Amino acid sequence: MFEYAPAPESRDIVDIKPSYGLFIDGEFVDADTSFKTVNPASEEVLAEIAEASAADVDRAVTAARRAYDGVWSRLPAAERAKYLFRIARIIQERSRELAVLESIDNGKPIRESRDVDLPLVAAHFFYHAGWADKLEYAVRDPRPLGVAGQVIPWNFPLLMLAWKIAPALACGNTVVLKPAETTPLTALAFAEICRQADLPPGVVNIVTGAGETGRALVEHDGIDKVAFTGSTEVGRRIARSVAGTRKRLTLELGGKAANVIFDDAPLDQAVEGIVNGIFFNQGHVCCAGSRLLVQESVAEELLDRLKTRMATLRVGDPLDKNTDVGAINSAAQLEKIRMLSEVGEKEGATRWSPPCELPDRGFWFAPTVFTGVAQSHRIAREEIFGPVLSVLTFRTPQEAVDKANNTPYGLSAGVWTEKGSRILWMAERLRAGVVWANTFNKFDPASPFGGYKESGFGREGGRHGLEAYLR
Ligand code: TXE
Repeated sequence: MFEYAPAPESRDIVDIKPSYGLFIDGEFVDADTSFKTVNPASEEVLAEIAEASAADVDRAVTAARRAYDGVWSRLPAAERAKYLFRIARIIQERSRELAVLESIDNGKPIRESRDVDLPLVAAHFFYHAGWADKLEYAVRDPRPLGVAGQVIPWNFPLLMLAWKIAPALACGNTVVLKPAETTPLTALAFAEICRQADLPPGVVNIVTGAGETGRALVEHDGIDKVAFTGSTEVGRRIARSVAGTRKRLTLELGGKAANVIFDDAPLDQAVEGIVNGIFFNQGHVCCAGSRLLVQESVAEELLDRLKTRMATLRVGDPLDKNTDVGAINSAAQLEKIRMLSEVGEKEGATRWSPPCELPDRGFWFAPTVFTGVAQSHRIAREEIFGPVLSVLTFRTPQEAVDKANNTPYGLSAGVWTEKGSRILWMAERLRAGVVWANTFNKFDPASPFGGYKESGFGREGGRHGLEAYLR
């Protein structure tokens, strides 16, 4: 039989420098201290990264303000659009290299970075480039806010950057962005792309560093808008620090999404949706379908099929095109996943993983499913942010709604059924920013994304996402 076994994507196509500076005012500049970024699949140190101090952040904010007042806010909107189109095209041209870099620094499978992340990154810039000179069709008298301070996480490093930077620039703002400390490389590659696109200096500034750098940025007086994606805990802290200032704020925080399977759902399709919902990107997804709610009458059948499918998942080298589940992003995240999984067992749920050999080095966790989960269990309530699925059952649609909504979060949900009327009935009642029907984890720059309750507020994407960057 023909076996499809393409070679691993070559890491030779990326040029990782031994060290990187901060990107301020169009130049890479040194900082007094630095930290290391590692490849989570091998624990190999990839590069030494400058750590921005409060003084460095101040320099970046000053540069962004100068660029805002001097150039960017005065440019005709059609000119802003040209820069964004140019950036989008360069991303497309360099997408193979960027996908490899993302997989090396983050641990995600190359199939995902190449086929999902990068196309969406480019699409985001194209979409917002299109808006730049048409804003008056969406908003009356559209005016930018000024300088945006943006802090992003490590699960979709370049995509989260695109979600933040593209609308901000399209609306005429300038930005200072801080990538996550474990995944700075694609943001720094993006800084090079800004230079390649001849973007005026100071319009985009990238300050690398950990939480302290982020705090200096969001607390800086010169910032007009704060946009944050990350943990609910840090989001709360940021909301407190921004309260009482003139800054505008959007927060995109955690989730504990229910993926609801009714007995009339096409089960094989639903299994694919469940797998995509929780094992895509190792489950490092804020809208991951981490709680499976399955109607009792099909629970056994569905779980059998799910386990059979999980046994085919290949865990391993992120650069291998056959890999389905890559490396966990960091030792700290792996520890959190292990800890919560142990709690799940102690609280009485049944744990199952397919047999799979994990590499000796690096951070790995086998795809895992918990059955016999009660709503009170921590694995049913807390965001694990890993390849771990908690299964609960229900009898009636109302019970499905009650269980799905029984969470402090409200970012996304999925519904699987043949009945269109039931989809609408569920969508009206699910307290989630996004409800997918007979699919999961589908994104489009034209659809607004964001949460209810402790999943945050504000929307990113679509016309609604623009409003966050306009006065
Ligand atoms: O998040 P943090 P962590 C959840 C997920 C994960 C948990 C912890 O459950 O297990 O959070 O992840 C910056 N002021 N999500 O510790 O700390 C930080 O440097 C300003 C869900 O990585 O919130 C990074 O750039 N910034 C989430 C970013 O915040 C601060 C994605 C996120 O890191 C800061 C990530 C401070 N005081 C984690 N402290 C999602 N919604 O997708 C840290 N940062």
